[in-house]
Amino acid sequence: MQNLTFDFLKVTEQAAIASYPWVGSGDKLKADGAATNAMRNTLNQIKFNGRIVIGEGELDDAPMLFIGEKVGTGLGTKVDIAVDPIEGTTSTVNGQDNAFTVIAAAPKGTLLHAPDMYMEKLVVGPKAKGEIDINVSLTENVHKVAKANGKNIKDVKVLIQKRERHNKGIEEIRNMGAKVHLFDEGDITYAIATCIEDQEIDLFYGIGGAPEGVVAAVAVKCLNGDMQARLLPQSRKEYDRCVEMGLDNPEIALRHSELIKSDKCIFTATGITENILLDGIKTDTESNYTTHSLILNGESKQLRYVKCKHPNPHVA
Ligand code: VTB
Repeated sequence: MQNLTFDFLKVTEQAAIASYPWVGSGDKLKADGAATNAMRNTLNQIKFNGRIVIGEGELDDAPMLFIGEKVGTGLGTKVDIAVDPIEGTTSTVNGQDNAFTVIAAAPKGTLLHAPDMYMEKLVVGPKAKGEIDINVSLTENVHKVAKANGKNIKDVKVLIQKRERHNKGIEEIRNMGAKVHLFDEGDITYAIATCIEDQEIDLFYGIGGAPEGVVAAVAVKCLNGDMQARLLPQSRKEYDRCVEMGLDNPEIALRHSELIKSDKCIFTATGITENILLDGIKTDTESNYTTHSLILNGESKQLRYVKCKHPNPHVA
């Protein structure tokens, strides 16, 4: 795949800059619209032949970057894209931590093509690669991961989003003596954090968005971690839509290699507000913006942090 890493960096930077004025505004539609437009405009200036394979919605849900939408100039490498113009729209408009813009890409045909729906996810870092199985209990998974990471159960740290649907899982893990750390929004960040050793996280578990799951799968692949997942259709309509998109058995366990099939993948994210991996946008008295981004590459396995100053980006 042609090296689009730095082109895609501009995509998430521009989306973060465009959404920043909506931090704390309470207006989710405006924030999402600003990020989406900036992403689409920047993507369409890049010489490549892209298609959104999983994202925030379908054609009717415009102004979203919809599933099936073609992006790029149409010339050059054919690329699958998974996108979330703002991961954490609620956090953005409430002026809270944990909002960023994100995009993941891989050669055509190598990213899971699925509707925007719920997905169950299990993620670990490199040391516990090959040890997880979404078809067995959380208890069994925690035991295996503890062994792989050389930890006693009481020292195992599991990250789970604070949602009622996770209460049973939280109880199961705490009952076996391991520790559950809860977070409010943005499960991509916490899935990735399992692969960053100084975060000291052993396992990520949860039911969240499928687009966020595929984006996380790319980042986790670049960082040599492991992930398994399962789509959770909530209605007959969602089930049928999966089948239409080519998933014969929508509720089957998906191995990491079924979420992302190629090493030639890239991931970029730019902070809007701060999270455990990235700083948010900082502005100065001259309205210059400083962005903080994370770039990952599946081939080189490099992890880059990029800080960039943008002279007053909202001046016409
Ligand atoms: C999930 C999660 C995202 O929103 O989609 C969640 O994957 C929505 O969950 O990272 P609810 O339906 O329970 O609100 C995020 O946390 C993004 O904000």
